[in-house]
Amino acid sequence: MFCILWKGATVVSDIVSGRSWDRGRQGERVPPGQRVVQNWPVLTYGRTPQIDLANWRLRIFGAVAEVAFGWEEISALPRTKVHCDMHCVTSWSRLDNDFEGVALRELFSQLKPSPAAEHVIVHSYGGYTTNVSLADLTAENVLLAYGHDGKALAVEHGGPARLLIPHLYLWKSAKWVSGLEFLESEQPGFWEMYGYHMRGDPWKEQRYS
Ligand SMILES: Nc1nc2c(c(=O)[nH]1)N[C@H]1C(S)=C(S)[C@@H](COP(=O)(O)O)O[C@H]1N2
Ligand SMILES: [Mo]
Repeated sequence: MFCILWKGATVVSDIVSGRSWDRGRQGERVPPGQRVVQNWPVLTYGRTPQIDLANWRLRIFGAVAEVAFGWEEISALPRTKVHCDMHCVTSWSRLDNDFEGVALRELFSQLKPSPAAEHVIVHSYGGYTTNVSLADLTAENVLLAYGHDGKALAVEHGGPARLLIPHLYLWKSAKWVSGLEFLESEQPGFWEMYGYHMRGDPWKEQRYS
């Protein structure tokens, strides 16, 4: 993955540093078995939910002190921009995306999970789920994203807000996020129950279990 992250004017990390999470071991830009597309395909299982901002909630539940955030509360949190590539397991990669949103790290600094809760099931409006480890969710490039290329995130791409986990295959980046369920033992989400990989690192081609 190729990724620049900055907060305000401070560059936290950039491509010049050639950090291992930006690219493959040999400095490749595109993971094995992937091809670059110029458009942005829409991959949605089922219908596209329409959620108006007045009713939008992000519910935090499970092995954690329960809390819910409304849209105003999310909008009031510091904004982070992430420049990244994204890689879909069906083999397309889209380079140079500019996302904007709230860093999950920022959000998580307000949460009180059980010390044993190392796994999360991400829930979406419409019923989609995916499992992600707490370690992957709190990587510095992970966002609850509501903007893309300077505009509000389009509804077919997950607006009002989706997860963005650029270092994993894109099925982990749940669109229309509605909740984060903390778990003390790992459980598979929707595609993972059909045999997709529990982690999904594109550089290791972790497509299936
Ligand atoms: N809620 C929800 N999130 C989802 C999906 C979905 O079907 N429903 N599809 C996943 C898959 S398989 C991919 S590749 C990406 C696609 O995001 P895009 O449609 O914005 O390209 O969203 C992921 N997040
Ligand atoms: Mo996908």
